[in-house]
Amino acid sequence: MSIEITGFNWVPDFARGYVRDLRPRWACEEIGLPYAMRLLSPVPPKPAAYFDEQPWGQVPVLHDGEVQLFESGAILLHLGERDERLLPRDPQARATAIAWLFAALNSVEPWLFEVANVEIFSAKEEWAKLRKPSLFEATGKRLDGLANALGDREWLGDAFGVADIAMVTVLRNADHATLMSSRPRLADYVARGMARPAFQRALAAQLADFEPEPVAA
Ligand SMILES: N[C@@H](CCC(=O)N[C@@H](CS)C(=O)NCC(=O)O)C(=O)O
Repeated sequence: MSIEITGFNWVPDFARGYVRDLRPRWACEEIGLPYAMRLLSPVPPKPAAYFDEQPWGQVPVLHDGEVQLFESGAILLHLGERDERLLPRDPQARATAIAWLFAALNSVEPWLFEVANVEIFSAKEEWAKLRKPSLFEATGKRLDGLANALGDREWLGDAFGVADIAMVTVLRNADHATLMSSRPRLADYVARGMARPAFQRALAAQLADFEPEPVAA
């Protein structure tokens, strides 16, 4: 069965290496599963038919033979079903991995998304300056809870898996912020994930797919 992942053929410099098709690319690289990319232009209008695959016209979408799905977390879970190196088969280990996958995307990512908004995208807005202190305090508590749960372990479960792909790609969105550098346990965890050869291959492949200038699909 052939795997196809959607991605973009161009994004602004700041987003290069951070587009969420990195997650399924990384998962495929971890298990040596060949995949093809279908590159879309982010420049509107996106092909109307693509909204049947992803309701907001976003990437990634995965096709695995007859199966098609969107949402990078769901895609990671789907790929995990294919290979226990991504998602363990032991019931408790599997439940723990799924819980951490959701935690990455539901309990951590929204906070870091707002941090990026306040620090970068809306940094000049008065409301962003007012929001920053309380946001950093609340996000710090989230990250402290994560760091405590991780403890001295290498990965979120007993072995590396889809939950780590989600969590590392979520946390590295905050690598500009002191929130991460002041938490060495998490910074080391992200560095460990990014040092994996499969991550490096996925990152290089995404970067190689970008055109220098925006181009229509
Ligand atoms: N929750 C979705 C988010 C997907 C998402 O935000 N994709 C971004 C790229 S990282 C995108 O396509 N942005 C373009 C847009 O929103 O039009 C997922 O994890 O798959």
